[in-house]
Amino acid sequence: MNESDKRRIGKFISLVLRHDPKMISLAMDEHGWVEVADLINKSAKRNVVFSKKDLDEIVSTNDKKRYAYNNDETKIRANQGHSIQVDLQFVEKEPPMFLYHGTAERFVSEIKEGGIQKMSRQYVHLSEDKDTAIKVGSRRGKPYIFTVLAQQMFNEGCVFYQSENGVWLTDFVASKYFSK
Ligand code: HQG
Repeated sequence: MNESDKRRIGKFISLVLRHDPKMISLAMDEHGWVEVADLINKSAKRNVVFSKKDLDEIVSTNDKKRYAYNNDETKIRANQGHSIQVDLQFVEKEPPMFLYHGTAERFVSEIKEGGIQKMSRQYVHLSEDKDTAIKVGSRRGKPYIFTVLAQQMFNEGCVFYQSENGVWLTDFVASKYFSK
């Protein structure tokens, strides 16, 4: 598996595990897990061919730790980023003082008005460091970073979770929680 195969396979796996398992008739449980063997077989039918060893490499070297195995490695799921309804059983956690959300400049005025919404995903995604937020924002154009008063939100009753790969998640960030 070369780097370009790895990227292509990774993208495909993200798509089926986060957004559209039905596309390849993959059975997913309520917590987002699918059988590894089923994923390998059904992907191959779509000409996305990889072995368990390839998958091991994708899981362990993925830059954002997007995927995780269960204990005996018979099942796999995405750690976050889903648009389909799954219960990832995140545990509530107290956030640090500040968290960051990277977006594109063209969305800024709308976000200042309406707050940060989860849009098509299950949660709003926030990061602990500015660099990650800049990367996230740059996906969509010239980046703009919102500094979120996360601890104040938490103190006022907003719930936060942290995914396996360190992404902070919450339902909504009202504009009163943007640091000036
Ligand atoms: C924006 C990737 C207008 C929001 C990334 C974002 C991240 C609004 C876009 C993860 C808005 C939604 C998540 C409002 C929010 N008006 N625009 N009121 N509220 N938006 O992709 O945070 O590579 O669903 O700012 O790296 O960009 O997939 O969220 O620009 O970690 O693992 O609406 O996805 O990770 O976009 O990205 P997304 P996101 P992966």
